[in-house]
Amino acid sequence: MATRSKSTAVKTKRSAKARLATTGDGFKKPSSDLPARSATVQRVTRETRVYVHLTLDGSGKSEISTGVPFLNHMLESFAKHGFFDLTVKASGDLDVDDHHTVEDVGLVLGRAFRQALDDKRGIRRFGQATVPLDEALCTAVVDISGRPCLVYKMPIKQEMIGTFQTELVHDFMKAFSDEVGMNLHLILHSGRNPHHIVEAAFKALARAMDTATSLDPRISGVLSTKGTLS
Ligand SMILES: [Mn+2]
Repeated sequence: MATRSKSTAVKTKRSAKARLATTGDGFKKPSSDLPARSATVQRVTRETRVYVHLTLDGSGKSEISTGVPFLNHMLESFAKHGFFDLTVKASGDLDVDDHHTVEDVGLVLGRAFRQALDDKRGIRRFGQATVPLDEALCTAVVDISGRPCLVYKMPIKQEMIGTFQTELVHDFMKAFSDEVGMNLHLILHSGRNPHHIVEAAFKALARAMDTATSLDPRISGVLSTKGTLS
């Protein structure tokens, strides 16, 4: 099993390298120097078991199974609109409620981003997107700075989306931004339907993360006057 996982990881690394080496955007680096830009993270506690595999330079394909259907829907949308390849497998104490599972999936996904970005060499670092879904409009602004800070301005009147507590979106975003080690602002401009509002937020986050994690050919080393984003 361990050998199989390892060979899969190596395969992913090679394909990511090949893609980066042929982007044709002027970004030239020796192929041996290119980062893998993918990560596998597992975390097991008495409350949840979470497995995440993330490839930053993906095509948006996902395999998501968290036991929380609305969260599955949001993560599929996140992968699609961020062009991340994402596998998430989670099982948690849903008999208590969805809280531990939603929060821990956010945490492990954040950790996967942090690992995949390694020392953050060459990344754009900042990203922002404003995304509508019908009447809902949401902005996400990120700075993958190494400094965790969440500003969550998403007032949602409704307590529930089906069986999903809307408050858990805040918990997910806090765990995610803390673990990536980034500044995340989420601002809701308008919206009536809570499903639309939250989906617009996840899509905005996806597009902002896609920009912030992408490589800019003009950046040598780390984009910081301090010389580090850790
Ligand atoms: Mn939807």
